[in-house]
Amino acid sequence: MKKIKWIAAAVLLCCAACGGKTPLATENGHNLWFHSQVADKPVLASEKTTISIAQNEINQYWKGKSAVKLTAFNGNQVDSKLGDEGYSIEFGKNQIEIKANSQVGLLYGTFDLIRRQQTGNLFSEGTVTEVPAYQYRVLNHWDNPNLTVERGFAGKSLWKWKELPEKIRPEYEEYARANASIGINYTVLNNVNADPCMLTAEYLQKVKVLADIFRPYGLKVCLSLNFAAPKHLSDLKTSDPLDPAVAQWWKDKAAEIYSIIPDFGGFCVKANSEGQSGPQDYGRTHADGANMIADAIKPFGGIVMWRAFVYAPTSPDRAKQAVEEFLPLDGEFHDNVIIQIKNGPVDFQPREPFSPLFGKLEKTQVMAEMQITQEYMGHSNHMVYLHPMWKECLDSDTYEKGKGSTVAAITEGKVMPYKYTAIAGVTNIGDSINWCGHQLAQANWYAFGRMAWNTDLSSEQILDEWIKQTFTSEKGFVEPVSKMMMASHEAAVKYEMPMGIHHAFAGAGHYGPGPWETSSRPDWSPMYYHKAAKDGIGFDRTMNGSQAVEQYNEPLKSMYNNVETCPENLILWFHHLPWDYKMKSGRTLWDELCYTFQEGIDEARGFMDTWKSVEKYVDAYRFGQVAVKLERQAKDAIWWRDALMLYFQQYSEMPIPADCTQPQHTLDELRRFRLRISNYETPALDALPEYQL
Ligand code: GCW
Repeated sequence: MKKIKWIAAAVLLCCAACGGKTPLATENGHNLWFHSQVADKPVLASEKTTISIAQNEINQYWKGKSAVKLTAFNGNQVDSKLGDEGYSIEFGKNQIEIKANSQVGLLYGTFDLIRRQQTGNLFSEGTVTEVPAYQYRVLNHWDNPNLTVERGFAGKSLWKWKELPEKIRPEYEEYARANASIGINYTVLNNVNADPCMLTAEYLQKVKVLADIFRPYGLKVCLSLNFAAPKHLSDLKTSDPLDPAVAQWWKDKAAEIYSIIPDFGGFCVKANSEGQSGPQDYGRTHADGANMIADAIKPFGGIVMWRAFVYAPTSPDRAKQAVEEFLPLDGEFHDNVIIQIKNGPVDFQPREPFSPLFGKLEKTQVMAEMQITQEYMGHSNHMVYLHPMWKECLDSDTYEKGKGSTVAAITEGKVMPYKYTAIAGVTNIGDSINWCGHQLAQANWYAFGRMAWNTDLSSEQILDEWIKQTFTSEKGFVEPVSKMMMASHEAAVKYEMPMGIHHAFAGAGHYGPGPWETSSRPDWSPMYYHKAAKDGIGFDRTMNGSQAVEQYNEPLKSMYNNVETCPENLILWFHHLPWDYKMKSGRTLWDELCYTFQEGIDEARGFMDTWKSVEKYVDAYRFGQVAVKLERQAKDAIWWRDALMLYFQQYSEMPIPADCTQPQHTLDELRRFRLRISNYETPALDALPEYQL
């Protein structure tokens, strides 16, 4: 029996690749997508008004011959089609004029112009007009006051709470600038599993410092709140939303916050979910809870982003619970509440169908929550470009009001009129020098911002922009790297959980496979989801099973319910099928799984080769870092396949086809292997099982 060996080589390779030198800022990835702009550090404007920041960007980075004029209507000559944050760029022979109703519109227009210069998309004449798809383009940080980041794989928190409000790090402003360059205008600074201390006077002074730094960049701060804060922070014995003293406490707290941070954006709330307190603790509803908070911040223009991520261990199908809890409350939420819904009905799995809740609420504003951090997709060790997955969700037709009621159209307020529209992304940002832990994961931060600005942009276009601004515009680099990254999400689905299998992860950090694991809660055990047994595999959510299909509007309900019409990439999400079920390819389900995993393995292996082929275009440091991680990704792909297929084989009793690579470790070895990591870290490369490539 082979033993699992540990690797240390990867780490050595990384140092060798950079020759042991300290890399320049342009090489270590700290400059993000401003790579080619400066030699060392981003040059930030010395005067911090929005217009001077825009002017500084032009002065520093605009290389064109035409003069650039910035014209803000500033409320005089309002151009209604541009709204609060939109802009137009008029390209003329000798002059380019950027116009907007507000200074922040001009700043966005400025970043657009510079981006066009960097990516070769300038025009010689004509006008470009841009208006954001959503009013609130929100980052959610799952950062804790003790500097840990839940599901954070890029070091510690960017926010150094102990040092604030006195010490100010340059990263705060660099962060704001990076967000402004891609149109992000709201940031929730702390974890939705919220520490009540964030609302104390002491912390609000710290938050104020960040808000002041972000303000000229058009970025507003929000906080996650702990619903039991009144109980924690005052003498009140309850946090019951219908208790007038509790409501008054929140009103006073809101007044205090707005006196310190006048443009505070609002609250994100995780209530009655995974042990967090909420209105149900007092026999009240989500609407009672959300409305109380909403009323407290309404006079100041704030919003409440109330999450719909709810599930209980007693539920026979967790995927149904959000609709069950929220549909009866449709119409009860006040107009500054938006229900924040994860893209899928379970939890950020590599592939989920869209959450049916998007297509159910008719009198309630809803927004999508995407996960930028790769909790379930190899953390910051794997290269997975996520825009195709998010776009798959946004483009999904819910049929709520007939054809064309896509998730994008609904959340943009185009199907039912919305007062407020928003989209959130759980960030992958930490204090790591390259911000995101993996050089290529910066693309996901970038893509989220660009998508929040314009949901129609294609994954290819966004990626093309990012690659050119982050590395080089050389065709020999852009084409293969774009192809590689475009294939990466589908590859991750194939090597982790193809065909609708979900949640077969190891409990420790959600890194690596653990289909055999059990937990005190049934809904935290992989078998709850994959249901592999002698008679087959998959979760029966049809009308004969959990009936989750019923939550989808027709024709989707029938399409998912019928095994013949259910898309095969989700077939085991909706159906429990025998191992010898005949797939459209003519193969058995078992063989199809084996070959799909194999494709994932081969593709991940291919990413290494692609990267090696572009070595001459990349600085040694970033090249080496990415190469090391791609190697681990390829090994992890085999690890996933080995673990899942060997585990399933106990039930299918069918062989892995001879033309697939054969497992390198036995099921027993893999079961004995245990990662010991928390929810706040990513495993070290040398702590993972060894595999031959
Ligand atoms: O994806 C799960 C994570 C939890 C997270 C939770 C949530 C912040 O495993 O770490 O908690 O979702 O979204 O609230």
